[in-house]
Amino acid sequence: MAQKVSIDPFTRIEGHLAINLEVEGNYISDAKCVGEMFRGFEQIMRGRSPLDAQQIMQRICGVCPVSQGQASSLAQEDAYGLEIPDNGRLIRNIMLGANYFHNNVTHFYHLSAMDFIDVKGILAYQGKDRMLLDIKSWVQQEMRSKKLFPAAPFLPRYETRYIQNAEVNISALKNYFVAMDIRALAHQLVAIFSGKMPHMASNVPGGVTEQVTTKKIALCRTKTRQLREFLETEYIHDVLAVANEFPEYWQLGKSCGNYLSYGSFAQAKGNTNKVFEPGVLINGTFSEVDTASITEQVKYSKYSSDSGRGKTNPEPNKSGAYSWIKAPRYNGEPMEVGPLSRVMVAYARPGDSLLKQYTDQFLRQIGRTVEELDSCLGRHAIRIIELQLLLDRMEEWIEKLEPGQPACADFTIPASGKGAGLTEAPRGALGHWISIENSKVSNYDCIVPTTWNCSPKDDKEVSGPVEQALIGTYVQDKDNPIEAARIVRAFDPCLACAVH
Ligand code: NFE
Repeated sequence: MAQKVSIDPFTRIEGHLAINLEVEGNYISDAKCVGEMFRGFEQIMRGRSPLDAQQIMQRICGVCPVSQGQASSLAQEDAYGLEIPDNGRLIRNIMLGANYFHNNVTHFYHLSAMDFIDVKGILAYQGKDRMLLDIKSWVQQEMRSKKLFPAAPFLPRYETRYIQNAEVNISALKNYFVAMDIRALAHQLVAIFSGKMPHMASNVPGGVTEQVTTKKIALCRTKTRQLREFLETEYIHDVLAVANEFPEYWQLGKSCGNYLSYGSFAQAKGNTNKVFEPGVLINGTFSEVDTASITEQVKYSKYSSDSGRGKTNPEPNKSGAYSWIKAPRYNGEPMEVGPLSRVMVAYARPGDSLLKQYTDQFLRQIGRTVEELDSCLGRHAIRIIELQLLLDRMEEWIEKLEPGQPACADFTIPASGKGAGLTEAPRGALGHWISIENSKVSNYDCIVPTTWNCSPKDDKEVSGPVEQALIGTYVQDKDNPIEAARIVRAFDPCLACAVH
């Protein structure tokens, strides 16, 4: 008989998630992703000036405001028929790249690493290694000054196997603190052209309202170099050290095997020649993205049965519904979005791609295969591959900025129109759709990455991608299913976004 196990609240993610499991003979036989709140950003937009959208929509999330803001600007540019100047495109790419850095560092060190680091073991270290002892006392001092111990996120802990190697534990925990400063640094890089983060005041349809100056270019260079140093000397090392200690997680967390990417980081006019390329991969067959194939199903979502794509009517007490997240489907299929999808699309797309080259090189270095990336560790590893690629591009984009040239195009808002803004947020495919009537927003629709990944079952009873990644997993201790926690966190769920 199945035992019900609930991880509620599911901590160290963005927003409010519960994971409800059924476990039979130590295997997860069913899983439910429960989005526990409703927000209503789409409703807020109705009747407002379209120009409010790129500002208000950034507030869907404090982690991916750059993506939300840019998706909104892209949707309006589509509706207004706007082409943005090269400076505007380059600045957007630099801001988005810096935000990926902020996001991925947050995800690994502050949201995931505590699943692996043995905090108690570090504090109990009595060995003679001078360097380890120094770092241990530095960590203790940081914990005291930040009042982080013995409270969350360090305690309570699952009683399970953590990293055994004292050196690896201490390095990762030291970088837990260093990463806080690195996040600030990544935000500062965005802020050179955005105004204070996490709100990009300069983000508008047509580009960016800030001017390019030689001083700003120099600042971008310095901060990008500092980010690179952390990536190359610490972050890659810590991820690989975790992978080394938990090789079984290359096999855990296999999901639905369907992948969607809208692409992002345009390198040419018309929002084209994207570094992360768009594409759809269903049962191994590649096709170009056609957003008309997307539906939002609500059988198990707390919305009226006539809700769906672009229509959202809350029904909190709907019988049988278990989540505030809708179930987006592409041609009726659940789709994983995010770093793994971008890589799988890069491999499936005809022609070569930078992301494929960087991934090939990384996999050769660590002796792993592309197939193994569909796993808990794969999702962590790809995030560092993406940052290697993006930092290289960002350094090029910074050198292409032209002082004195415009970063924004002029426009007038049409009385009516429709537009779509498609991009890749750090967590995956992000779409905003705007409809304008009488120069006001008549409808606004967002389908965001975590809505895809954490979706509940759909109208045909098919589970969402995170649910599928959990089903079939062996858990050593049914009452403390750390395996499930590690698998879910590897997706980097953001429930604030998912329920928007
Ligand atoms: Ni709230 Fe977001 C990203 C978007 S996830 S973090 O990345 O869009 O649904």
